[in-house]
Amino acid sequence: MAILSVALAGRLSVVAHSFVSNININGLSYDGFRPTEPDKHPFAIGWSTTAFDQGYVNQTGYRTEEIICHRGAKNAKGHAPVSAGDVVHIQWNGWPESHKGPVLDYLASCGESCETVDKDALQFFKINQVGLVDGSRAPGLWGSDQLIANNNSWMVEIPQQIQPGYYVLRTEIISLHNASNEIGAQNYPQCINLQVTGDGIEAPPGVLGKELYDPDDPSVHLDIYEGVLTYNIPGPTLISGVETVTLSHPLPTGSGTPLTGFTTSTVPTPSPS
Ligand SMILES: *[C@@H]1O[C@H](CO)[C@@H](O)[C@H](O)[C@H]1NC(C)=O
Ligand SMILES: *[C@@H]1O[C@H](CO)[C@@H](O)[C@H](O)[C@H]1NC(C)=O
Ligand SMILES: *[C@@H]1O[C@H](CO)[C@@H](O)[C@H](O)[C@H]1NC(C)=O
Ligand SMILES: [Cu+2]
Repeated sequence: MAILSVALAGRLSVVAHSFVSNININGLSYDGFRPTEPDKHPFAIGWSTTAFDQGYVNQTGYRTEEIICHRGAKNAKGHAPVSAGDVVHIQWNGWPESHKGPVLDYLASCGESCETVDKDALQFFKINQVGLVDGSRAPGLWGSDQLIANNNSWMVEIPQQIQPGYYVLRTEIISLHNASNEIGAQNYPQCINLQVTGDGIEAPPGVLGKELYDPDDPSVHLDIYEGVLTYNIPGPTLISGVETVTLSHPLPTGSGTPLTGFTTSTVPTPSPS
């Protein structure tokens, strides 16, 4: 009975959803795009969206622009510097406990500039993913639960081996609380502009945003309240040589000022694919 009411609460709750409010890198906090105050942070490093409801992309959006960087996304006007091997700390503006599912991170090279790149051309490679952590008790313990326990924040390491250059970091939570319904899974993607420095040489091949997910993937059609023992995280395979960071949430010590413009010397050569 208790389990049933939890399940119903999960299915029916109309809690506020969320967005990435801040991105903390090496102690500096950069603004994300905030749909609650869209004009207040013009130099955010987070791409703007038209998701003013703080909502999601459903499976109907998997083959449309919506899935790339959320609905109506436009390039952020600046970027933050980060060294390959550093950890990016991504602060969400809360997350509902009922919205359980995997957390995923991707990078896509922007070529000359993430401020002007056409999002349709971005090719994403997966650098991090946490899905079902423990399925022993339905609806299970998921990446989203670890995010909540980490003060609604997430961490991802920028792989040491990638070429320096401009990259979009695409971070995403997929909520499965309603995934037993026909188009019930909910993707919450957020895009962030980075300039990666370092001496890596790899340019992993990626996948266009509109090809990241299959609307018919069984991993977005399941009933987590019935209990899930194994779960295949949606999307392309993780690139090799990456490690999942142990989550923590260090407080930033200052505000970062986004950079604009570009340096040709850091433009990576296009990856063969
Ligand atoms: C799915 O997303 C599309 C595009 O945003 C929207 O028009 C439609 O109402 C959504 N459907 C459901 C069932 O959420
Ligand atoms: C938790 O996150 C909030 C922002 O949502 C932040 O203001 C607060 O300082 C964080 N607390 C800790 C202990 O990290
Ligand atoms: C669940 O998905 C259906 C579409 O299949 C939609 O009509 C309904 O509003 C969704 N419910 C919740 C709680 O998200
Ligand atoms: Cu919801």
